[in-house]
Amino acid sequence: MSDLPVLLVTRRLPVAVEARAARDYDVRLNADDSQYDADALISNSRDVDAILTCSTEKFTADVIEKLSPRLRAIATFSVGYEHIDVTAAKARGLIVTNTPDVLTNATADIALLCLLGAARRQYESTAMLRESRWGRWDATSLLGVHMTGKRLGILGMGRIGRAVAKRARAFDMEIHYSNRSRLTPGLEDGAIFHDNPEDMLSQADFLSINCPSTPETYHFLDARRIDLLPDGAVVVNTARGDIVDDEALITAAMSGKISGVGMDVYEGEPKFHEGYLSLPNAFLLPHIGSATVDTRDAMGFRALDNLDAIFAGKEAQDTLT
Ligand code: 8YV
Repeated sequence: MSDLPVLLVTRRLPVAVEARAARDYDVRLNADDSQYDADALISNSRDVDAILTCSTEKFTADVIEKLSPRLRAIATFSVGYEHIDVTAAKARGLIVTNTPDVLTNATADIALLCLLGAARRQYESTAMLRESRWGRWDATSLLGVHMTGKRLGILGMGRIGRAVAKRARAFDMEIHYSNRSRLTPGLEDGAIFHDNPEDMLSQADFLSINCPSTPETYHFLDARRIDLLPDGAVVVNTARGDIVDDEALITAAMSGKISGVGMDVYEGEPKFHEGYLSLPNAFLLPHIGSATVDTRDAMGFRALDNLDAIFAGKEAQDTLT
């Protein structure tokens, strides 16, 4: 019998990550990548010392209470951790870790892709080609919204928000942001702080949502706040779907109040509001913010680094408090 810690990995992960996990742990992999509901999480976690999970598994207080008494840690393969009741986990003495930093650039790249894709009418343009509807070039079709020199509002100026700002500066955009607290001048780098996020909205020709999902940010972008945006604004969400009231955003995109939406995340995903599909001015992606080979390997290694530290009796660098 192995004396390595027993590790449950709830989803199939990149080959290099699973190989390292199998080398260093008595590992239980999910070879067919089946979806673990609450019961499966509880039964598969029997006699495990640690769990490496993704944001697709929900660790509610009820689930946490029923997990193996041996369990010491839950490491999530994500920066977001709204799927884990960290308070309940801590009350049970569990250590919970996430994977910040390593997906910042990949996610910020996708935010820029969404901004440009929505502003420059990628969906309609590509559909015209793919459906052989391109008659000839003309000067008045498929005119989008110019991004260079415009004002970008960033909701949530953490690592990813700042990486979006850095990229947007290359487009000579004027950066506005709203955050729980004001950044130092060095981190702000000329961005204009709005203590009240609603004050920022009226300045945001483009809005990029980059804050975490919390009870406070739930449906932040509702009909009333959409009204505060300039007419023809572009809205992009690469954070979490539940920060947006889908019905309100779809209505605004249909009316022209919002000229384009770029979405990588959806409330209730993989299900999502079907209204998005009928919007010609929507640039839609299936939550691929961190989906590069390098990034997904780095996320897995970061999660394993955290677990290695815990089982070596040290403090994991990404311990959630
Ligand atoms: C993850 C993400 O890959 O890290 C996050 O918070 O949204 C994604 O990039 C996904 O959630 C899987 O855990």
